[in-house]
Amino acid sequence: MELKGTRGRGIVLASYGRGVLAQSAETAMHCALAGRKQRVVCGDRVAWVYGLAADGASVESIEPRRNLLERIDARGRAEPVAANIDRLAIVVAPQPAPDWFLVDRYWAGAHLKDIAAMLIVNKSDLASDSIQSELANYRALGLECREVASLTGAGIPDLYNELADQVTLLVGQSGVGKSSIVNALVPDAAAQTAELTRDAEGRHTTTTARWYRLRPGPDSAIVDAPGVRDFAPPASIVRAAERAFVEIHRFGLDCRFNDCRHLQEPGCAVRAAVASERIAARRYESYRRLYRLYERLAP
Ligand SMILES: Nc1nc2c(ncn2[C@@H]2O[C@H](COP(=O)(O)OP(=O)(O)OP(=O)(O)O)[C@@H](O)[C@H]2O)c(=O)[nH]1
Ligand SMILES: [Mg+2]
Ligand SMILES: [Zn+2]
Repeated sequence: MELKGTRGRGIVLASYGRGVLAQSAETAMHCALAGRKQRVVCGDRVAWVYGLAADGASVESIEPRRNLLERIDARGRAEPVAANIDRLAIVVAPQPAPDWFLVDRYWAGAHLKDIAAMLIVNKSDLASDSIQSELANYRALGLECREVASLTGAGIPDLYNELADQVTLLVGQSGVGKSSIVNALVPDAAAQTAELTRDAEGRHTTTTARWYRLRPGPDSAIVDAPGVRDFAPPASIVRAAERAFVEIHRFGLDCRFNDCRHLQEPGCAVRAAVASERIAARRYESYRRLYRLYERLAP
């Protein structure tokens, strides 16, 4: 078959090392990256050409991104997570015990990129008393929380209806059930999960972000991301506090000093609100931890 010079377009389902798997209307195609500088992520729309730069297909260009969710690595450098995302769904479960600081940071990452966010509480078949007070606080702050069980299917049809017209990125700790939710939402996902690998203990884990179509068309998808221990968005603490810690920003308007960091300053309305429990102490602690992280990374 003579394919040399054939061109096409596709959505990047997954990226790995020096190549990507791109889905066009007809087929999924492995494409090499054209140059060292080309950084293609899951969710990118690319144009590929066959047989010019490489033996098979290679990525010729990347369409301008609607948005790009990024995280900072241990040295503070931005690295991409996924592109062209409408909504970030942060997944937690009664087991493993939730890391709420991680939830706050993902929520901050979504806020900073104007990406909608929601919290999915999976494994609703397990007792969840210990997490209800946090959920109540998030709901009061305006974060939508949905309880589902991918194991039993509880809440899954409603979740499908809510997500079907958008591209949603699932993020969270390892083991909360992100891939299980994808499998519950996307009936043929199992057929597409060849990339799943087993870790040393024989568990299935997700190693790269992976894009799955929900309904036909490019605008209905769910993206399964690998579990993480930590996440922080590239930003300054000021921007993060303004955008993402809504209650700290709100009370901070009444601090004595305009540039109050809400740490030790006299006349700090934020610390007063923490003392009177109008701001949850845990959220304030989350702000302080993020503050210290950005302080450490600042040049
Ligand atoms: N009880 C219960 N267990 C569940 C449910 N959903 C998933 N699990 C279990 O949780 C474990 C982890 O599920 P995964 O879907 O692999 O979790 P993940 O978030 O994709 O994990 P990583 O890929 O490592 O990030 C598996 O043993 C699932 O069977 C649920 O609704 N209820
Ligand atoms: Mg997974
Ligand atoms: Zn203050």
